Amino acid sequence: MRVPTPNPPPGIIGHNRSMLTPSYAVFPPEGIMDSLLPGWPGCIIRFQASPHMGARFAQALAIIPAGCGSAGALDAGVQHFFYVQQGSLEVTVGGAVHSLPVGGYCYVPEGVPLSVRNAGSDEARAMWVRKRFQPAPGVAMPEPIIGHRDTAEREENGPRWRVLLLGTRRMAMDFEMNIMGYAPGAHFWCVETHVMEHGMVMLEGQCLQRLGREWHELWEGDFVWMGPYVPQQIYATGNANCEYMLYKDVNRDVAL
Ligand code: UGY
Ligand code: MN
Repeated sequence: MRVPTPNPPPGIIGHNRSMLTPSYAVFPPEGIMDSLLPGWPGCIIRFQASPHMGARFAQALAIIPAGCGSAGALDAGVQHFFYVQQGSLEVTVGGAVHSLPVGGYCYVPEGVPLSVRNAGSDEARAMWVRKRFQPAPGVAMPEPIIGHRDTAEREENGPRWRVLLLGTRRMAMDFEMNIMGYAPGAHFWCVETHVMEHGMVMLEGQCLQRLGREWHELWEGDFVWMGPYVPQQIYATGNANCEYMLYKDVNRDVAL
């Protein structure tokens, strides 16, 4: 006998905000499927950006139940960045243990052992970014960074602000993670076009985001990948502040 199922909400079949193009992607969180990985027993990894789509980095949401974490040290051949969005995480970076609450983060350079564990009693959720390091001649290797968004350097610019989690213009680093903030009605001053890529996670609020020649409405939890050169501009809508986390590869010449 056929079991009756409720009708899906109107619009869910024919209309969906998910979008993948060669130069950008818009992924609402509800459509991203789970990956289960041997290196993360009991955890769910939801990949948002990866080289499969043309990105030169990988980004995922890691869902880590209480008592779970990485099976051992994560791949030390790449750089890692974790930012805790829910619950708390214990990270061991080069032998030193750090407890990261919501808003806490760690950057771990290539070659430094890193393991992650949820020592709390609630589920933890964290952004996980990985990038292969691009050395620059004469520039020293970066050091690990442990921090919290509330104590990170902050720039105010009228109705806009920026929290520099890994600093900016630090030539040792080949990527930045910044929280970008806009008051309702504020917008970036131009349509930008740059060689750098972005991984963008909406933390709160609403906006219209220009990608190429289209405008996309975004809200909390949405992920956007912007490939090199994609024309982009943000315009904060809604009644509350709009904030998003932004990955950006920086400080390196193009490879010829
Ligand atoms: O710094 C940036 O590239 C930034 N303004 N881009 C963005 O928010 N999409
Ligand atoms: Mn940009």
